[in-house]
Amino acid sequence: MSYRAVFISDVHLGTPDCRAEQLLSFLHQLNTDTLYLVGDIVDLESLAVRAYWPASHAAVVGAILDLAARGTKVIYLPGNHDAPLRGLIGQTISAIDVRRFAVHHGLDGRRYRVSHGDEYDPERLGKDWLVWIGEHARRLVCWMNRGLNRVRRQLGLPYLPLPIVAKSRIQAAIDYIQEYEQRVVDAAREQGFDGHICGHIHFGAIRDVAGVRYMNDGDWVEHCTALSEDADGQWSLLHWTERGTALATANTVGVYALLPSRLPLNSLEVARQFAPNGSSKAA
Ligand SMILES: [Mn+2]
Repeated sequence: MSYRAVFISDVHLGTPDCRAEQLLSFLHQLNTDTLYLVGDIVDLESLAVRAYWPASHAAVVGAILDLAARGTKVIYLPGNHDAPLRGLIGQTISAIDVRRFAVHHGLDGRRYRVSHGDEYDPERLGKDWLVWIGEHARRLVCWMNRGLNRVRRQLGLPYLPLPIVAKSRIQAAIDYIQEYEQRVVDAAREQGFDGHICGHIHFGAIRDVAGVRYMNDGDWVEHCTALSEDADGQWSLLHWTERGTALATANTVGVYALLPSRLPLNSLEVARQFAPNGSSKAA
């Protein structure tokens, strides 16, 4: 499948939590006019404490440089974990434009502001949540996820991303996510944008909040998600683990949210399945 634009963030290269193999498989099949790197791509904060740089992490950087060299427009908006690279804002390095913010004109006629999003998290609660969820729940949930989906596959049921379901059912996480989304949406409206595309809180979403579209591309630490705009202008939140699945879609008519604030377990049954070869079918 070829896209008009794809957004990824919160890759956290340089940490053991980064799902570099999944991201590599995603990047190797990716065909997009523009790739937005929406911050926290390299975790310089973590690298300053502990050196960790396996070959797969170098390969991710190589795959991105390769896309840029072969004509994909790559725009890099450093986040809080790669904030030192904000010193490069305004420059073009290896065909990659480094900026603080970007404006994306959607085929749906909307103007989207794009930024990492830590500016809407003044106390950096997102990081605390990442640590809390990451250390206490993620490994268990990821392990359960593999087992559950092996069984679901044998039963012919569609893929169910358990980590997302789990987080969407923890009330404190829901409250935090909703407050964050509200701050982002309020700022976008004040500045005259039709929507905002960000990352930072490691929770992908496509949502219309009081007429403003909030889109979060998620992360490659827990969820392996990317936000995409296809050639027809339809937005999808792609989930890429064992196989690609769209979790939410949006077009000019509205959002088909498969990630409401509290996710019913069966809501993902209607997720469209995206095979890595680009074919898609209704589940
Ligand atoms: Mn961040």
